[in-house]
Amino acid sequence: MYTPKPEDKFTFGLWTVGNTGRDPFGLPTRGTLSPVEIVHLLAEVGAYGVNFHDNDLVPIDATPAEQDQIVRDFKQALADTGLVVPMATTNLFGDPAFKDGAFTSNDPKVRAYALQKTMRSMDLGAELGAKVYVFWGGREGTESDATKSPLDGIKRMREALNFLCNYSKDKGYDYKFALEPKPNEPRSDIYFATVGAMLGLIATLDYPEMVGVNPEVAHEHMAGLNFTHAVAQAWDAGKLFHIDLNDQLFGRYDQDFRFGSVMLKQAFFLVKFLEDVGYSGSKHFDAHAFRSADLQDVKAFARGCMRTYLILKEKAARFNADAEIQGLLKLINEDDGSYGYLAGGYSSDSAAKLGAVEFDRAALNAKRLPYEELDQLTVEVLLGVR
Ligand code: GLT
Ligand code: MN
Ligand code: MN
Repeated sequence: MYTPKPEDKFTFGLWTVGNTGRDPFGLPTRGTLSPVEIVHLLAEVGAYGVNFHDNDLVPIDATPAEQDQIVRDFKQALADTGLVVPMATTNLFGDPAFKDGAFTSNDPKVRAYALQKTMRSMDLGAELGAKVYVFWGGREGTESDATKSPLDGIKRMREALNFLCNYSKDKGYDYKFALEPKPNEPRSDIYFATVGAMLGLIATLDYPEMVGVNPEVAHEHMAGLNFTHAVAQAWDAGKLFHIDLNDQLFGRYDQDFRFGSVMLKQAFFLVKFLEDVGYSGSKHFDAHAFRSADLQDVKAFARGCMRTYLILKEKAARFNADAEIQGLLKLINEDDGSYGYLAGGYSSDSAAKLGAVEFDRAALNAKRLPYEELDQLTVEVLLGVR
């Protein structure tokens, strides 16, 4: 029942299950897996797809001949396992050249290199079938605002995205771009810190229809925000092109925990939202196993991400089918139709009619809102007693 199926579209990045357990204070705790080994691992645990940064697959200093061999081997692994590549992205943060950012670096040479690196990475992604192209600007920010004008940062980001949209069109790649915000880490402050900020940027681009967002649970949680609200706004705008699922406590370092492992109630409402609206894109687990994990535990981690999603999906169906819960929702949302004339939007008549009403504030307050009851029932669904 909780076995992943291809239609669930569960994906992982090469960098997720391939994470070696290194952190800013400690060396790797587990061995490096090759891309081919990772594809086989993901197939073994039941994933549908695998995503990558250019340099997760092809080392930054590989020769063209080495690149050809790596890509051939990777394609063979995909063919052997049936895994697909729905998304690709660029590593614009690992190399020391990007110490002051990539698209927003103060150095025009670095900005040009970042564009060229992304063009090549888009070529690679397209060759492997990717349809979504993610932009996570991990280094696009500052430690001190003495160093860079935020207006320059905004303009440079816009110019880079416009350039790359044109490149995608020119090449006939048919990519959808998905912008992934994060408020901080590895920079002290990263530009376009939230989903809402990215949505604001998109509206100013040359081809807004090509560009959406890739919200990540952990990144909104780092800012102490409600992730499901951010996702709902992206969905409402027709911009939920991709999603990064993981978990993260508020107010901590960048944790990238197994999906649903720490903020279960938030994870429940997220899954319920995605299922209720019928989101049909990739569900990408951008998470890492604990540093203490060995290979067997890494598999348990990957299986756990998918299994928890499917369990929460079942809980969402239970919530939707629960007569008591639905009765409360009906009561909360009851409408006698007396203000139906406002549903059609503004007119001089509706404004005049509304202007003449005498509201009884005490009566408005007298309406019952049994939210405690409803929330407790939700908790009981989650705890498995309903
Ligand atoms: C990096 C980051 C993620 C991004 C990836 C895409 S790389 O691991 O922490 O949130 O999605 O560049
Ligand atoms: Mn993250
Ligand atoms: Mn991510």
